[in-house]
Amino acid sequence: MVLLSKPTSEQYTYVRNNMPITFSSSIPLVDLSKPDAKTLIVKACEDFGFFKVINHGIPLDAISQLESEAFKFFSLPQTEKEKAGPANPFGYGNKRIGLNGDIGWIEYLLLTTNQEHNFSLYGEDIDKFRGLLKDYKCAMRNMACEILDLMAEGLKIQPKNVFSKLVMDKQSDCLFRVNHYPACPELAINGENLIGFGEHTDPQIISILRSNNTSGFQISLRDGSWISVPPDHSSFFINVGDSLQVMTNGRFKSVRHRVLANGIDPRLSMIYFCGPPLSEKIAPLPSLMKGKESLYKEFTWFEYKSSTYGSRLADNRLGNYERI
Ligand code: GA4
Repeated sequence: MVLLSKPTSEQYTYVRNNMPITFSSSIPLVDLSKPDAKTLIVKACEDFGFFKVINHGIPLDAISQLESEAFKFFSLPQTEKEKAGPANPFGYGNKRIGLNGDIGWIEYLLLTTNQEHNFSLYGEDIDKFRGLLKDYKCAMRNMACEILDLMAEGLKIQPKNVFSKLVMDKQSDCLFRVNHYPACPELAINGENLIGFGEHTDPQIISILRSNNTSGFQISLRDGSWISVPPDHSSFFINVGDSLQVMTNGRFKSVRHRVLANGIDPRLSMIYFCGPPLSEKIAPLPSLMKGKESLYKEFTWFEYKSSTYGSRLADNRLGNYERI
């Protein structure tokens, strides 16, 4: 299955990896069925801006069905897939990420969640794929709501739905992305890794990520070092986004993350990005300030989102909104 042109060093970004990739055992784990979930979520958001969720109640079967439909889509001839593109910003995208020259070893579908996509996907299976997507997006929204309520409880702030109401709002600006990183056998050269999706933080409140059992996902720790997250197809991973960093006045940090392409196996991930309504003002919550100065200038989600589209992937987008 040749999906992307052969990598050449001019086109793609490589990272030197003189040491073999080792998986970190320190990724925070939150069991949603346990009473300590809220406390662990707050600690994980403070220390990592990232955690893994188990006992989430979403049947593996529903996830696997969507995953196999997605694999089917990505195995179509290039001309067929391109009928769903280009991603500007929504639809099928190949190599190009965003509008400003970022490139990765990736192809993807980027979709909004509040409108049906009328681009032609593929033949008779389209209805099945659409139906599975709809159910999955609904399940992600409910999980986001549960996690955000636990977060507010853990932070001891009222009302409990202070975060989740932004995602449950009919006008919420959530996105869904399916990323396919084809295996790239040429990679086993020179101890280098090809970047599948370059380092960045997510602009939204939180993102919920799920992938097949192929490695590649890495997060950056506070000291700037990178750790590899062991893949687990039955769990979900939560990223703190820039908007939540601002709402908590920097108590939670949005997590820098990236994906390295794999030499042997294709990776398929699905990410639900929880964005607030476009008109929503994003600012530190007064209940979390406790006499402290706000670290950020207030902005609307529309303003922030517009500025992200003018940025490169690795940019520190919140930098423009810091007060100091
Ligand atoms: C990163 C998080 C989400 O994937 C995304 C990305 C968006 C895009 O692919 O269109 C951006 C990127 C993301 C931030 C900076 C800009 C916009 C690509 C890019 C270079 C959908 C999002 O919301 O922001």
